[in-house]
Amino acid sequence: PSLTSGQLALAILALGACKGPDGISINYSELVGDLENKFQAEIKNMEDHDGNPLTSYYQLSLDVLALCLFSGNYSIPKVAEIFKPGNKNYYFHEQFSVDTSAMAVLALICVRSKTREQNQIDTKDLNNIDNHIKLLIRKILSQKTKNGLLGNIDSTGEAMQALFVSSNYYNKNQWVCQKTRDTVLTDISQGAFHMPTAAAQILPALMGKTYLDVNKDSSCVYGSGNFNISTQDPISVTPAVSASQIKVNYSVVINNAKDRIVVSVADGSVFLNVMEQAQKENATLFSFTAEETSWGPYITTVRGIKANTNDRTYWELLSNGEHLSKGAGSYVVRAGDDLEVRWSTY
Ligand code: B12
Ligand SMILES: *[C@@H]1O[C@H](CO)[C@@H](O)[C@H](O)[C@H]1NC(C)=O
Ligand SMILES: *[C@@H]1O[C@H](CO)[C@@H](O)[C@H](O)[C@H]1NC(C)=O
Ligand SMILES: *[C@@H]1O[C@H](CO)[C@@H](O)[C@H](O)[C@H]1NC(C)=O
Ligand SMILES: *[C@@H]1O[C@H](CO)[C@@H](O)[C@H](O)[C@H]1NC(C)=O
Ligand SMILES: *[C@@H]1O[C@H](CO)[C@@H](O)[C@H](O)[C@H]1NC(C)=O
Repeated sequence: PSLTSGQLALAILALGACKGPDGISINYSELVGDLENKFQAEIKNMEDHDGNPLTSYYQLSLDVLALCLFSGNYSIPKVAEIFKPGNKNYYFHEQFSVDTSAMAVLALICVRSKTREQNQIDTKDLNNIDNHIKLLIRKILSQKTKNGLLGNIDSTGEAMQALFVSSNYYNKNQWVCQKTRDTVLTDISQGAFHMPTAAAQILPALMGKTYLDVNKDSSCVYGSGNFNISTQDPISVTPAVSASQIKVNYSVVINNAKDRIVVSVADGSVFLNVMEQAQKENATLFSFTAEETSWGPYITTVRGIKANTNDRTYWELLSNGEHLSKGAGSYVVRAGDDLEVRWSTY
């Protein structure tokens, strides 16, 4: 009961990936039934809260993907309706989320091919889903950077998977896979994927696999000799915390009110250490709580104000006015940084 819908979906996918002749054998029907209910609850929450799911479209996509692969029950017209590319849930602060759309493409491709095989889909839904895939892929490709990343480094693996399974929806010359792959390989040696979750999200694509493969009869082995993707040991990314201290600015911003403090932390500290130090110095202004998640500590409340998915609110992390692409546990601060947690809506 404590799992969110997407967490359960991921667990089912993971179990599926490990089944095989000598692997574990489990009865999926109860798990899949639970997932059906959690998916229904997401949709119910959208109906009751202005289109906002309990979690995110990333998780709804995982739900549909797992239900599709593991023969769960879901409504095809509903899927065709909610995954319209214009939906606000594909955006955070008006910024198109490549991760979210990549996961949606994987789900939609699965739904499309499975239900067509079984003649369960009517032409209208099929056409809608085709159009969604086409548009989402176009938007993902529009987020391609000069060095070949799709969105940023942490969305690239999932976007690659989406592009693998949707080659009928774009022209070959729109994406040079090798360029993307080479940038990712370079970043591996820079320690970009030291976090298990980050590694888990890039690895399938580097192996030429996608989440659509998980319930194929593979037996959890990396056979085939091509598992040589990393030729160099990654550098250590655990910040070398040294004895020397640096000073940074830290502020909590709520609407137009800004409370600022200058704190000293050890050189090599991460954002979270700054927040802890500020809290130590003035708990009234700088108290906060964090929750451990698959990406590390997620900031849930600051000064007692709690993020809420129904209102699309959260605590945004910024440095020198820029939205960070790393979390509080990973972002290493530098002397003179102007760090900010801002009460925001996405
Ligand atoms: C949805 C989402 C959000 C939502 C979360 C609330 C919601 N409505 O669910 C919002 C928009 C609020 C959000 C905020 C942030 N996010 Co975000 N988010 C995602 C996304 C698209 C899906 C997460 C998910 O549902 N996973 C599936 C479920 C089953 O796993 P889960 O572990 O239970 O999921 C929870 C955590 O992922 C957590 N979470 C979401 N984002 C982040 C970021 C960090 C650093 C942490 C520790 C936790 C966390 O929220 C999820 C629901 O509770 C991922 C994409 C991805 N590739 O994973 C990015 C992603 C995880 N986010 C990212 C970032 C950078 C952030 C922010 C730090 C941005 C900022 N500058 O403020 C903030 C977090 C600040 C804080 N308060 O600590 C990066 C992390 C990269 C990294 N190496 O650290 C990712 C990978 C996107 C990307 N490609 O850059 N995010
Ligand atoms: C799997 O579980 C369901 C419900 O829990 C049960 O009805 C079904 O008989 C089980 N199937 C097998 C093969 O054990
Ligand atoms: C499957 O879902 C549909 C709509 O979501 C519902 O009407 C139907 O009763 C469900 N079937 C089963 C076997 O649960
Ligand atoms: C993989 O790496 C190992 C050790 O570095 C090496 O001996 C082997 O030849 C490599 N295999 C391929 C296919 O490159
Ligand atoms: C925290 O800051 C507030 C507002 O500036 C101030 O009134 C209070 O005395 C400070 N508390 C401590 C412990 O410094
Ligand atoms: C903090 O910000 C103020 C105002 O922008 C600036 O004058 C000061 O140099 C900053 N201090 C540090 C340590 O970054």
